[in-house]
Amino acid sequence: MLIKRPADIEPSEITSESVYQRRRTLLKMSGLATAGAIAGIPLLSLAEQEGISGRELQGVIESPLSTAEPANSWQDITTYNNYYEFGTGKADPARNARDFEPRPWSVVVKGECDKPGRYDFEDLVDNQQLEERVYRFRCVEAWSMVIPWVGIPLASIIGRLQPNSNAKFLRFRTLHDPERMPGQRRRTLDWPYTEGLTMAEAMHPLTLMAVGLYGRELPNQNGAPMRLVVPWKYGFKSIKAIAEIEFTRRRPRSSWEQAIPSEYGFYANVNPEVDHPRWSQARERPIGFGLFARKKPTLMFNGYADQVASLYSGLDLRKNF
Ligand SMILES: Nc1nc2c(c(=O)[nH]1)N[C@H]1C(S)=C(S)[C@@H](COP(=O)(O)O)O[C@H]1N2
Ligand SMILES: [Mo]
Repeated sequence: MLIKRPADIEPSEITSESVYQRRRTLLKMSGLATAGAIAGIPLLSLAEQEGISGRELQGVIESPLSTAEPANSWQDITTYNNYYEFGTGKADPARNARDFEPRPWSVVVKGECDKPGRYDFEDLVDNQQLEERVYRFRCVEAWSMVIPWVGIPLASIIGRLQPNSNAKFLRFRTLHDPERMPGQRRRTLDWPYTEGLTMAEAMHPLTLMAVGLYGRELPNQNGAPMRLVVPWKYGFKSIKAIAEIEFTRRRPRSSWEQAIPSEYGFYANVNPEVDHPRWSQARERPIGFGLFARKKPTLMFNGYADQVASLYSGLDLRKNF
């Protein structure tokens, strides 16, 4: 338990809804709401948005680690997705994951730790610690969004699993079940989808195990019931529907690295100075502003350089991309 709920806040006092209302009021006061409305930024409370689904999560506290930028709409975040288990098109996951049943769910924990085993989702994720974190999200395909995730710091899960001194990396695997994940019936990737982090990256306070969105349970297309969010890295690091966590001595190989090592490195840090071999990473297209919206400059580490650059001191970021 690395992050505690402030003692003076009753969980029942704070609903996700009021969080949005409050942020909206703040933005209005600063004059941003008007500007946002003109630019098409959906500065809407949940009640004013369409298509919202999922059970509301209780006792979610607002994290000071959130960006102040206005969030994309529920619609943007749940209809423009990458999730190859449910198809390769951006609109496929919303359609094809509709009937996926993410509960009950369990996660196998193995490798270099003192508490291996199979954990029920509810035992692994401590609902008393749920935080809302509004993070910038940058896909390697040069588009971006701002997303109000709900989750718990990955560090607090790791703390309970008690990694030993051999544990230098973590490997995450998505559920492998072609019956329930139709995309796995085709060899678009080497299933199950696999990702990895260094122990330092995994323990960083910005690294979130997300279980919700906009104060609600995570929609299937966004990785229900639990997915990683590593905001300074390209989106593909943020593995969905995690069914296995393994502590390893050696650096794991991710599915994308395995598929195309020249294009998708292990680190996958957002870096405007290191282009993808087939396109520039200098700029990005914010989703939600229309197809022809002006691109904006991409920031080093997706804007989180102050918090994470020190993790990579001494590393050649061109070689270790
Ligand atoms: N299991 C799994 N996780 C995944 C992917 C995937 O295809 N399968 N796609 C990744 C990529 S490339 C991106 S950009 C993000 C997209 O997350 P979102 O759809 O919630 O925005 O999920 C990542 N996690
Ligand atoms: Mo991505």
